[in-house]
Amino acid sequence: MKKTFFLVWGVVFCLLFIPLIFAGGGSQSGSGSGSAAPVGDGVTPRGVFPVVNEPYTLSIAMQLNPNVEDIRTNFFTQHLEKVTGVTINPIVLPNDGNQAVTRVNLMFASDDLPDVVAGVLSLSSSVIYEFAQSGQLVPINEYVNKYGVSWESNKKRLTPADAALVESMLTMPDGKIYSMPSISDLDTDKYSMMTWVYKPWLEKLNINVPKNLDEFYNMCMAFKTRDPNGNGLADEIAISNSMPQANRIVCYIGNAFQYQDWEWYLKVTNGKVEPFANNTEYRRTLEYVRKLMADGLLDPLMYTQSNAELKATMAVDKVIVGVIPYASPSGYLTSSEEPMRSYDIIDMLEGPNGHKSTVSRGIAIYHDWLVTKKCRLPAAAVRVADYCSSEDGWNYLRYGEKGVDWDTPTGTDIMRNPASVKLLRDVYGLPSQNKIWRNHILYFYDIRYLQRQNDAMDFKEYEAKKYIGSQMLKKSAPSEAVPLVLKYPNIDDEALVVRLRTELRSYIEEMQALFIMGDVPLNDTEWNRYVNELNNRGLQSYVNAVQRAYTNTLRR
Ligand SMILES: [Ca+2]
Repeated sequence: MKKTFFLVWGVVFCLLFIPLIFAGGGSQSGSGSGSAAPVGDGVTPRGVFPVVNEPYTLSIAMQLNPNVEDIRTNFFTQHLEKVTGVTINPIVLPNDGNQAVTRVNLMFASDDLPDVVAGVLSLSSSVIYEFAQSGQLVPINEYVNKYGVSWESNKKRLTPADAALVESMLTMPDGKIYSMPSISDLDTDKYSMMTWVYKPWLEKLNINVPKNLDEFYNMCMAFKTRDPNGNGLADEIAISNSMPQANRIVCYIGNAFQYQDWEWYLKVTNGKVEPFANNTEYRRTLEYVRKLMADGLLDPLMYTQSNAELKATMAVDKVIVGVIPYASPSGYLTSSEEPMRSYDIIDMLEGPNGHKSTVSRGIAIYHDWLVTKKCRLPAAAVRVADYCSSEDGWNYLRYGEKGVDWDTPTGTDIMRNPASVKLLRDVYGLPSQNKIWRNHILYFYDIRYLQRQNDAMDFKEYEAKKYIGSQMLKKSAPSEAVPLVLKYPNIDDEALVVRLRTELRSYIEEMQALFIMGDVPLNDTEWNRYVNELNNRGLQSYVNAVQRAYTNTLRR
């Protein structure tokens, strides 16, 4: 679910970019509400808390996970008020993404605005720019430059190229910034072609972790035929998955032939963007996966079952699934319990020509914190946000109460690096909690999030395994790949890419399923028909437009 979210919104968020033409002294500015203007910005000096000296209330429209008991009495709400001196008036948006966007659009249309709209990451940059151009958003460049302490330090944690990309993505065609970002610079998100295998079966059957396509096939066959769960029944499913991430097995196998992703269906060679879902290596990938299916090693239900259905299938006494080619199996199994604790991430496989790569998605950047014209003290709004994305603020926002839910680390993480936090009680996944907001507000996910203190050196802990797995996969990342977030040279290109990518991916994955299930024979006639259809549907226009955006993004 989470991956879909990033997958879909990754496209939508890709900012529009029109070459910066500064219309010297343009009069664009979100004016104040007309009430008595404060002297200066109305906030205390940079870095000084509280951020206001006078009582001030900030209304924030935001989505909220249903596990939050009461946002007004919530620990983080109170903590934020105490630290910043600003009273928080939360306006809770519908939890459903589409409904939240509708509600936000209505707020703007009816001029019934909060001071801040936050965490609605699906608002596209073109929509945000429209709000800005009609004067409903306040440009915040001045305030982030003047007061953005963590804004500055967070950018320093990124590579210079990524920091430049963040700046450039946030900058609208008029040269101004109207949003503060949420960013994921996590290796677990960047290298998320993770495949999990149930380790006790390998041990019981005395099989090594597979290193190549043949060994992978043999392992799956052993899982299916040698009764590794020991119940005397042939009930094992070698590989399973569910919608919408059924495409991952093709990607996992495909990277033994060439670079293959599931976001773009494009690879890059010496700066040149190329399609791969029409080439020989891709056809060989389909042949391999089709054989897995024909030999009963791949769950035929994976193209139809939901996460909940697979979860129900797996909720039996005996383990029945051996391989899950998907980064987040915690959707099927409770992450802190067996059998999830005994699934391990395996490395990418080597193909017949010695190729081995993994998907590399790059940094994810989203528009997050929008300050509206109703906000009397935009500088205060920026400073509240800046605190949330500070190192300390982030710990309170993500983990809860210091000394109770988390504490200053004293040891190392699972990789024996100095830890960045010591978790005492992880409230995030609790069915009900009132410690944190649990939404998508102002996160700055980087390696710190993975560097949790692990005194027990518990190598079966879920996040620890993903952390270790990402460091292993990272070694197979190609030197070039189309990243999740692109900076488009113009509005038309963005629209074209968003449309063609959706259409082409849908056709590619529809045919993927038909070829693999054996519903369409993988012969020359059907293959050529498929390739021609890709061309008819605009494959070349798509590749050309992504090429322009890719080149433009690298130029930042
Ligand atoms: Ca069995």
